[in-house]
Amino acid sequence: MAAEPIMMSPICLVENQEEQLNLNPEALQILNKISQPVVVVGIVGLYRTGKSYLMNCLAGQNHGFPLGSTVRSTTKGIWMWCVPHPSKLNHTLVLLDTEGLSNLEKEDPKNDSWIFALTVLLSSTLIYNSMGTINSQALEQLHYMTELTQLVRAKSSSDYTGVEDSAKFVSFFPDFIWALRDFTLEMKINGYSVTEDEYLEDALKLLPGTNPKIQNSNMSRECIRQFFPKRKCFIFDRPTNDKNLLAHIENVPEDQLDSSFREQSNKFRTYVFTHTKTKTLREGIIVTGNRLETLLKAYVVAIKTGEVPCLENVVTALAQRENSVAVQKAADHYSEQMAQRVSFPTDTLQELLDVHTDCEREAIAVFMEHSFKDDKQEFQKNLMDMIEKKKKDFLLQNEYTSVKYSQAKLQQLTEPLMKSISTGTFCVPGGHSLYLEAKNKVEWDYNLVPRKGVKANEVLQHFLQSQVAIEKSILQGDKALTCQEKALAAERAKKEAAEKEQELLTQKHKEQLQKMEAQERGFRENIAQLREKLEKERESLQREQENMLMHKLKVQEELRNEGFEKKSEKLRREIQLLKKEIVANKDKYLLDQWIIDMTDGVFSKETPDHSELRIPFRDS
Ligand SMILES: Nc1nc2c(ncn2[C@@H]2O[C@H](COP(=O)(O)OP(=O)(O)OP(=O)(O)O)[C@@H](O)[C@H]2O)c(=O)[nH]1
Ligand SMILES: [Mg+2]
Repeated sequence: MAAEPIMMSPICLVENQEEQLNLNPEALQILNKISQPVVVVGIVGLYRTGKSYLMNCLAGQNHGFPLGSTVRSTTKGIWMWCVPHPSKLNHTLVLLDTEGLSNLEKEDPKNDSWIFALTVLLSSTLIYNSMGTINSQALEQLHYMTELTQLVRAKSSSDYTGVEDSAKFVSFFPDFIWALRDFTLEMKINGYSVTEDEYLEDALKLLPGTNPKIQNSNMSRECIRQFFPKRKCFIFDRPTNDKNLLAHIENVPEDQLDSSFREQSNKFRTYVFTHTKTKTLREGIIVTGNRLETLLKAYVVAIKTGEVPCLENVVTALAQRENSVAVQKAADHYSEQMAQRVSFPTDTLQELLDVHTDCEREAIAVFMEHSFKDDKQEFQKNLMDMIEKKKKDFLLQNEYTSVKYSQAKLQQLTEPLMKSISTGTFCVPGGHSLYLEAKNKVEWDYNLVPRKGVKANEVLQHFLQSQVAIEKSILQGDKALTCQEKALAAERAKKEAAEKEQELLTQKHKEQLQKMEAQERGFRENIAQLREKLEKERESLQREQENMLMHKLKVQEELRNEGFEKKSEKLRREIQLLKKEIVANKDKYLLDQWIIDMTDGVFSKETPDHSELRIPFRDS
């Protein structure tokens, strides 16, 4: 496997220049080369709040994402740093640093919303960074959160109802961490000490009142609660109280930082590394570096064309691309393994078919591993067709090499016989018996030649047929035999030829059956692996939906307890829709299984017709 690219320093991934978002091809190429699953940590928040510094802490470096020591904003667009994950083997940690939001110097703050939305969509953990406490102002500044539903859509527009989206978003959205910098207050609510997480949850409780400011901050609160079931809060003291050091913090060695900041950032780092999940899309689809590149490109193309990026469509497009690659990978695996394991010609057809069955099983497994969302099994069907065609080519190659080899051997063995015929050696009294002896020796010696392959008999039969007229003329010219003996010999020769013909037919029939059995085995293998994959997908989807349902019920309960009956009632509809969807998915799974069982059943009862050896994949 090619080594994953290592980045010595971060690089701009999404450029935000002249009101345009552009992707940096160099950064895309880096992502494209990463075949490992990625753990993506993105940070967003107000400008000049120490975001880049915190990201460098995560990378374990002082220098990396450039910091700014003046009030002018330093980071532009989205920057990326891919490093080996410090604790998850074979995973790449992708750190995303973003330009500060709400910078008044900006001419076009619209891109702020897109930078926020893109970071949400790409990350597995989103860090929201802010200074001081969680107050109304901090929450109001999180209005980007409330804009998310207008900026992105979970389902394609054809079946968009606007209601169930928040539930769908959850399966695409990251976990949420609120990082509170320069936090100086005591962690107390109503005189009681609380944990950071309790502090966050308390701050996210809706406030009563119709004041627009309260309403706005309540909207942010609601969005955070609905979109991010998994939330954490970390507080940080000022890294140092020395103003001069603070202005050039990137040059301050760790041991000169304030001890509580060091402790807090260590705790934060450990949590992020242990708890940030591999980036997944809904139904447990694991995102690798190159998948992340595809996703980002799709989102940015949609943004630039003025469309609302649709998460489901992006996943479908990703699946289409990846499934084609999976088919090719699986088909290549089949060809490579066949070529490696078979030495042509094989002794028997069964020998070749057995290797084919093994290679086909492996190829299906390769396909299953690399494909996803092949709902109508179109790609699996393509693979079956490709393997079938390749198998036919291998069968032909096997026959061809067998014919060539057998013919060459036979030619060697028949040389003395042919010479004797042409020099008239058998045109003497008793010549027929001499001829038979010579011909039988050829046959005997030919049968002793090993590994002539599947066409050995046919080649021999062809030769024997070419000898019929010669034998007849030798027989007629043999003066040592009486008429009756000649008739008997001719009869015997005819009978022997018919027997050989029959033998060949029986062999062909047997081979035909073997081919059909191999095809049926392949079919069953496809069914078995499909069944297993469906089961896994169903489990994953069910788990995801149940988690979503639990989350919605929890939010509903909390709203009710906080006295927001109307809002809680609104959630009821979403919950009902979700429940319906869970039932519908169970039904769809049962139907899929039923179709597979029915198809499988056909083969338990009767010998299949060669032409019907196809998985009757569902059309809808
Ligand atoms: N008070 C305080 N200052 C910090 C902290 N971390 C960094 N700084 C200072 O803030 C300056 C800017 O830090 P950055 O990490 O560049 O901030 P940023 O949020 O990435 O800034 P933009 O990318 O411009 O939005 C640094 O030079 C430090 O002087 C912190 O925890 N507290
Ligand atoms: Mg920055």
